[in-house]
Amino acid sequence: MTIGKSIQAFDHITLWVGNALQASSWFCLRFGFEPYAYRGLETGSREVVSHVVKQNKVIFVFQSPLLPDNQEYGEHLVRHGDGVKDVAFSVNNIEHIVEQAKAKGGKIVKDIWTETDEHGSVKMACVQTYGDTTHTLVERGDYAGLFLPNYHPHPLKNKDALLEKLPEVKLDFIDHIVGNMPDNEMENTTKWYENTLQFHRFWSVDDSVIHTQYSSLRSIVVSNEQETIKMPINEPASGSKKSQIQEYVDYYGSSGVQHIALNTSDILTSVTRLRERGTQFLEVPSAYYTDLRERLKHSKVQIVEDLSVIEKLHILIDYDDNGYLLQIFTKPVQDRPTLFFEIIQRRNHSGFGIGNFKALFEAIERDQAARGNL
Ligand code: TYF
Ligand code: FE
Repeated sequence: MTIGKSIQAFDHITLWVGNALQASSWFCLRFGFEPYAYRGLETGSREVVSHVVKQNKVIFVFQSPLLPDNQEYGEHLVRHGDGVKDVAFSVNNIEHIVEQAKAKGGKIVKDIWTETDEHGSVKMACVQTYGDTTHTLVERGDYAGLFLPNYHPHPLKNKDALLEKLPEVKLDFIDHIVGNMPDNEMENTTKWYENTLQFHRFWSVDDSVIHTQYSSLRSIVVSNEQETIKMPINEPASGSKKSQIQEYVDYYGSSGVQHIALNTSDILTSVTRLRERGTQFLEVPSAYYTDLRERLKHSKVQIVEDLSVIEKLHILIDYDDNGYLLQIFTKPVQDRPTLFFEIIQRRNHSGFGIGNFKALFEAIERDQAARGNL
């Protein structure tokens, strides 16, 4: 079996943050996650606390150091602020993947190890990707526990007094995860995924296509064999002002995860509920919708959603004759202009919203200008 096939899906995402208790609670309140699993002082984890939250298939692990002078977490927090440390993949045949990664010169952060508790065993390994970001490989076999061995049910699981009053947000699974690189690193990162993990190029776009009056970027999307994992890799291209990709790199202090796209099968409900919970989204000028209505007259595609609701919610549409996608972007979810989220619904369309790039980047640039970074 090829490695690209052994790597099955996104498994979970780990964020390193200053205060995992509060960050995980914020994602529950604003984004509709639920407390799920926990490791900390009470469960015998003396150095690092982990709060795991879940929404359908999406699992985020928030980790913070518990003791003073934890250099590894401390340096990461000083450099990057809160952000994504690890994107874990569910795999089978972990031995084969790690062996191939080693043969191709991939940096192994931690060689294969086994975690065990009364519910069974899970094999894991960890490899280095862009910046300080890593990929943990998780071979669950027939492990029957809640999340991973030695995690306990979260103390607030089904017990948070406020969460149970709030309607569901209905986000289903991770659609894609985007990395930002400094200039001239996109091609090498793409080759790393091709060589080390046997991913393939799914799609790409260059700066002649993605540009605004001010700035531009290049992007290559890599994917595993079944195309269940999609990872666009962006780099800035020169423009008259600072690219939003460069702004990210300047504040994150290196390459890193820029956005996580969460897939829903009912974006109108998801975005309505997110807005009711106070989630902040980028704003789209009404001219976008005037133009969209005009363009749609010349296409065979039928949009089933009500365009006036789409406009009211500031959702973007990209389409071809056979299908379309609906997408919307949050503002950054921490004070640094680094990580943000995308909510996406696909109707027979596997693109990334290229028809929206100009409107989207102009919206990002308005916020960039408000931050004094354009
Ligand atoms: O994932 C994508 O490619 C789209 C578009 O800074 C995008 O969501 C690309 C770059 C960017 C923001 C969104
Ligand atoms: Fe995206």
